[in-house]
Amino acid sequence: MLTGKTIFITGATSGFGLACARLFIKNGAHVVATGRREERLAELKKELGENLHTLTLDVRDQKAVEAAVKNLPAAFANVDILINNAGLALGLASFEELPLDQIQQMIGTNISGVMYCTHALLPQMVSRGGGHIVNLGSIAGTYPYPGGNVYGATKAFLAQFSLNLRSDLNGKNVRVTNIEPGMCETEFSVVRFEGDKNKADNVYAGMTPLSADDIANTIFWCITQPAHVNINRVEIMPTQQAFSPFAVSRK
Ligand code: NDP
Ligand code: 8X3
Repeated sequence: MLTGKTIFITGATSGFGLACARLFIKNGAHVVATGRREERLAELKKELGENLHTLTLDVRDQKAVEAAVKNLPAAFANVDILINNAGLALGLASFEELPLDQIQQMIGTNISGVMYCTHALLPQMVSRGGGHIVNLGSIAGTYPYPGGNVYGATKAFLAQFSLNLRSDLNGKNVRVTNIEPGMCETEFSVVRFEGDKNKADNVYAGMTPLSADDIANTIFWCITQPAHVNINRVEIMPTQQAFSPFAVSRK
């Protein structure tokens, strides 16, 4: 179903990006898989073979993103779909206690990285008259929670950026989708808690979270809709996750 499509995925060394790479290759796509962990990319190349091209890339490095896109091998150079997936949350500290370097890393990855990759790949989609940008937002971009301060704000940025891009691209046949998942068990919480696996496991204790495959299947559905259909946003949560009342601070 994806035969003839080339798909560029940021953050394909684990979680959603990895599940997407596997699913898209299985369905006939050419995939460019990127991430910082070179050894994981080498493993993935061994697993997925000739329809996969790997790029060791930190999306915060604008020059490296530009060069990587410019130097894609011919078989992977015409990118039809960009999955802006690389991203992270760091800690759950209240903003006044959140270290500046963590603030910068979240903004650099979740916002600037998306800007750099989109800026590098969108022109070729517009000039070819077709394409699709899929951004990985989050329910944290809509619903606040304590400690979600910067992470949630980066995802709110992506929600609005996605809608605004749709306005810019109207008439240019490039689709834009923002995927907004809730709790999903990947390496996300291990990263958030700086490698503390116990803390990460506790996040999902006693409930069934979403899986990376759930998200890959959702993205697959969005990108395989007929050309005249644009899925603007998809909010998706585990059945066992829902909403709480407003917090009230009492004397
Ligand atoms: P993972 O931690 O499993 O995967 C994150 C991926 O991002 C890794 O492949 C990592 O690769 C890559 N990455 C991180 N920083 C950079 C960077 N600077 N440059 C390039 N790649 C980078 O998490 P998920 O798969 O769960 O998360 C994927 C996206 O989905 C993120 O944007 C996240 O915010 C979002 N999301 C996750 C949810 C969840 O509950 N899991 C829910 C809602 C949204 P490497 O370390 O090799 O660079
Ligand atoms: C990740 C989902 O609820 O942990 O974006 O912020 S949440």
